[in-house]
Amino acid sequence: APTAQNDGQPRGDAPAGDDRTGTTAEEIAASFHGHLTRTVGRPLERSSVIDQYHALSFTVRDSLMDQWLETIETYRQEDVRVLGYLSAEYLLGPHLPNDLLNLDLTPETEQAMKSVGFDLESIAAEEPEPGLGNGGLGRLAACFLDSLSTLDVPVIGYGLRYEFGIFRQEIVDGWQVETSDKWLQFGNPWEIQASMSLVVGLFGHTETYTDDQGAVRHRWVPGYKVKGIPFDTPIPGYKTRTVNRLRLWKSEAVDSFDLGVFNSGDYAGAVRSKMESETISKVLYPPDEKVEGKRLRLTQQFFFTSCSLQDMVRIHLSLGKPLEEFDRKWTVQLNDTHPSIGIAELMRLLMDEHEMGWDDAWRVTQTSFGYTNHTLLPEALERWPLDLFGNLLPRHLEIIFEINQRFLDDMRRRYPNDDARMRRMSIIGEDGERTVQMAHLAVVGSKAVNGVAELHTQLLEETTLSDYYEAFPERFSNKTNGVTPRRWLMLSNPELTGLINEAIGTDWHKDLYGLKLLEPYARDTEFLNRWRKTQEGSKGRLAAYIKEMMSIDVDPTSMFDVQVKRLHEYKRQHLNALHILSLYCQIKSGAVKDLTPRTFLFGGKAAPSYTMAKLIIKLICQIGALVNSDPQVNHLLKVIFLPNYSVSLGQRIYPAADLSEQISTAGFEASGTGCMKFMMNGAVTLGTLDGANIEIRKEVGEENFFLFGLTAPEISDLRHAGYNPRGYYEKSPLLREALDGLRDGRFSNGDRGLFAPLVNDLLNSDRYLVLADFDAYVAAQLEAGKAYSDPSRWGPMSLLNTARSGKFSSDRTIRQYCEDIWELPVGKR
Ligand code: B1N
Repeated sequence: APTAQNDGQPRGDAPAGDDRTGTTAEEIAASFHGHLTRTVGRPLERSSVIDQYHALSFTVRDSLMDQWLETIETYRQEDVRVLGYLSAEYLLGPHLPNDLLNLDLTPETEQAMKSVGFDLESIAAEEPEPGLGNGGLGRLAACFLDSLSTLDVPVIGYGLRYEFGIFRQEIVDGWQVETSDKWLQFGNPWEIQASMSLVVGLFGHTETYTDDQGAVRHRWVPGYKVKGIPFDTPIPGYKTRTVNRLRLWKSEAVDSFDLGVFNSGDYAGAVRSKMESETISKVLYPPDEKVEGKRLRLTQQFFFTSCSLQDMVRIHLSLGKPLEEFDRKWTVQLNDTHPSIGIAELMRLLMDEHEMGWDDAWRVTQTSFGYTNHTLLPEALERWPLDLFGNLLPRHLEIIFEINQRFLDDMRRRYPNDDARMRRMSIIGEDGERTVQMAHLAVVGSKAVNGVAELHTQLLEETTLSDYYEAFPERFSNKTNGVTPRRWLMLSNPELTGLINEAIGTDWHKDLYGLKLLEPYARDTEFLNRWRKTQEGSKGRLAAYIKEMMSIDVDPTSMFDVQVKRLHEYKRQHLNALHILSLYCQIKSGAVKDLTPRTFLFGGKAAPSYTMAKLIIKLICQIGALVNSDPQVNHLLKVIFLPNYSVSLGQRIYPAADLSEQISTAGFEASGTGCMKFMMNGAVTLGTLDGANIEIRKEVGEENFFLFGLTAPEISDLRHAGYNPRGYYEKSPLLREALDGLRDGRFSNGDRGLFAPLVNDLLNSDRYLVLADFDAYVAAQLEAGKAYSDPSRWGPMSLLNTARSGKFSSDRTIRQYCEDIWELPVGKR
């Protein structure tokens, strides 16, 4: 039960005060000055840039607060239906420039900072990025919040307030080295701690008892309790008064200090419980699309999910509503299976804590949840060993057993004498070690299940979840991902945005299909020249950044060929690397003389335990060292691995890209969202028929997309027929030259051991069919290089990519979720 209720009342470290931020530069300057002296406590003349960043953030936050309170009040009075979005990750990126854009206060703020002698851009550069996510899944949650607020949809985003977000990546001698991300060390002006807390149980045992009415009931007697403390961050929409909230939970000890133990002289023992409790929200798990059955991870998932559901129940009851109507007030979306324990937790809350019977509780639960699947990779599907699960959450395991039993009884009636099917569909996995299969729980306990791109949803229905699709086809639908054009076009590419506005006005800001109006300009040479000049400007700025950070010169007129994303073998950064090696060999041997000059840019983090991914980073850096210093080659090729890829670095990179590398093995990338950011910014895709690439190609037209590689059915056929990578090695001279060179130490100063694990894997197993696609990839690259060298061909291609990117706004995605799954009205305020 909550210890206090003070919902939405600010109790941050800044006084609400009487600094009222207005809309004029003068008012902003005054508020800034007030915060600098009274909140931060520094005189203007002796303030550091960090001080200024804090003062300006408080200034901007002030102007969000009125709208925030107003939004909450409207929701309460109109008794609106609310989305509870549950996600273990939110990869938000810096708030300050984004919130200024959404509040439409950027020019005034620039002017205000100038008037006190400061520069907005340098101040904004001080913001540590809240990196509370690994990659696409966490960034999708952040884009969704922006679109939800922009479309005036009531939502509370729920998650974990990790003290340490995704690790910082440094490159030392070509290898990834991880350091911790201390994003909270100087305080976080964007969050407000709500003055309440909730209690979450762990471990212990269950009991059966008879209540006053003589009914047999169950209860959980936890062996251990922790406190959840909510921290709220305001999420403004673009040019709307809606400000929604992101509520992240921090874990603390129920009693921070065991005085009894302390008085007995055991200081360490007294703080141990505090430390163990705080460990839960300490650090984000960095493996992306690979799960390890670690108890702390399940504890994190249960902790934030339980806090969030208790919070929804609490709000519901405070409105005087019966819990039988929970599913009318709330719709709860599971961002992958990470919060899917919520299905058992809501059942427990309704039955054990609020005396509801099984059937009512199940109806409410099952109609409240929706589940989004984000991957088909078997190693990423969460399965918890039964003993670990039952030890941590004994009552939840009982509930899951009963859900499973009732579900299988149902299925046995529909599919009599089909034991194989029952075994496949069971929530409890019986192959080898017994496990709780969270994807099965999520499908059984939800009203709606969706994939994140057309191909992905089709594969879910035909393979991973086919039995469930057969049983409940009406539950399944596709919701192709999207990205917010506010951060990924307007904020990151103001120059291109200005050019587009000049041509077609600004209606596209809230309806990205409006970019269609650009299409006629694909025949306007003068406009295309300006388009190209604008892109060269972005490339020049990225080149300057590279020079400053890495002391390497890159030519802004060369073709910028970019692959930025998490390192994973299925994403095939090593296919890209092998192609560069092949070009290098061909230039060295004189086989190739004239080549469109290219700058190959890479960025992305490898999971710290993923040895092969780290070796691929080393390979890329090694090729960079080789190529960039060779005068015979470096006027044609440059290879750059940009360290510490992040949201802010992405904002520099997408506007500067000519070619977008989307080269995953067909059938493996669920959707991809980076591909959409490239497209919006006018980069042309070179890609396989995988994930959202298929839909990008359909929108932009096949003549404006460089396609290569095997299709998903071809890949699956080849694998089933028995794939032999060596056959491809023997057939392709280019591939042989690159792989032989790698094996013989030609690119590693004679060190034959360095890349041996990679070469051996490719020749002997090559799970992701790199060798099978190599020749086709080389051919597509040649084609792309030729096209780039002809501006009259490339210009229209680039412009049409932007013009036809309307579908990939997360506004479109959110509208579809609202209409088909959430039953929420859009844009009603
Ligand atoms: O989710 C993105 C998709 O665009 C990508 O294609 C997909 O790879 C990504 C376990 C994941 N799938 N699964 C994860 C992340 C963290 C973790 O601990 C799995 N991420 C994706 C958005 O739909």
